[in-house]
Amino acid sequence: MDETVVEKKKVVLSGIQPSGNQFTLGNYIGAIRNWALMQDSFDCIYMVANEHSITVRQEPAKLRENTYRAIASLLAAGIDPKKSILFVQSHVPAHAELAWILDCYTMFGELTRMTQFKDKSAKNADNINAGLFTYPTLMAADILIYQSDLVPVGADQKQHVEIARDIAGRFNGIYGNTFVLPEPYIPAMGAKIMSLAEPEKKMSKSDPNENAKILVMDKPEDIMRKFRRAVTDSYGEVRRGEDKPGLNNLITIYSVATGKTPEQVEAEFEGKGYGDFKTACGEAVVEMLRPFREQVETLMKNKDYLDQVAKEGAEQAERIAMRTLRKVQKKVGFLPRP
Ligand code: AQP
Repeated sequence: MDETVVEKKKVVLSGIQPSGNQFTLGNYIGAIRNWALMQDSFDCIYMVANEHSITVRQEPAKLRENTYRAIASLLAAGIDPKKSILFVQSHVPAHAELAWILDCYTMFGELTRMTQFKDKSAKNADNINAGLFTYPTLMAADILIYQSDLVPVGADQKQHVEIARDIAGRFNGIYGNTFVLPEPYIPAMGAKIMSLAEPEKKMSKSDPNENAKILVMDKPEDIMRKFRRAVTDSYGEVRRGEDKPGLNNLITIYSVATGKTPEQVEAEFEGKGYGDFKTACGEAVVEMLRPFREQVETLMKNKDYLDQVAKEGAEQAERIAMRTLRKVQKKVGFLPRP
């Protein structure tokens, strides 16, 4: 008898919102670039989180276009639909159905503690809707419905993975083992890329200040200009420091773009000024993004292909999602559909 034990790969789930017409360098470094690197070691499921996007008002035509761009960006970042499941969240209605059930197992007090809710309510004071508040239960459904082990996210999303784990634990405690307890999977470097204009804040798609963020489709000259203008400090030495958030951020970006360690970067710029360093950062990012940008442009001309990828992805995702949803519905006492 063959005693070889085939170890089951861990399940990885992550998502990105198609809000804003393109991703930032933060989304690229902190999220999608790593997603592609995980495909051979894990069973990966990646989604374009369009349901999460409407917690902030979106223009319908733009949201449609941005959803295509998000699919194209994930493909261009190296996600291979033959290796991973790639789909659009609203194409798998089971997420929203599970989210409703999980809402009933999530405490009001837990949701009020979410930093993103506090931040986004402050930014959208005229539209503090219930979806913004219950965003974490939909995200918990996204994660738990695939029995995900790991959720690769930037540092800003760690709290949401933790609440998903708490909700899963509570549900399992009442009904017996139902959900795998997920863990956040945060990259060692680049988990929080900061704004170039206000380096105490994270780089965000929705930041109205264009100079604060590098967008993945920015033209090379715009990338160079934004790096030249990046806020640093008056020390003038390319060396990390606790009170140097702007420079620390540039060192992280340059390290990721070139594959060098921060120590190697400091050695490379020993005796050189910030001007030289900012130019080098700009050039490294332009080169890192060049093939990605060209690939997105090509893919955006072929929406039929993007539709096909989304269709096949949704079919595969739905098969897994429905298994969990049926199990949960049964456990809470819903009658099976006659
Ligand atoms: N600045 C960042 N550095 C590292 N990782 C980041 N992520 C976001 N910003 C940074 C990670 O990108 C993934 C997808 O993010 P999202 O689409 O869920 O949106 P978000 O976190 O709300 O990102 P934005 O850019 O700030 O969007 P808006 O402005 O629309 O709110 C996540 O894994 C996130 O951690």
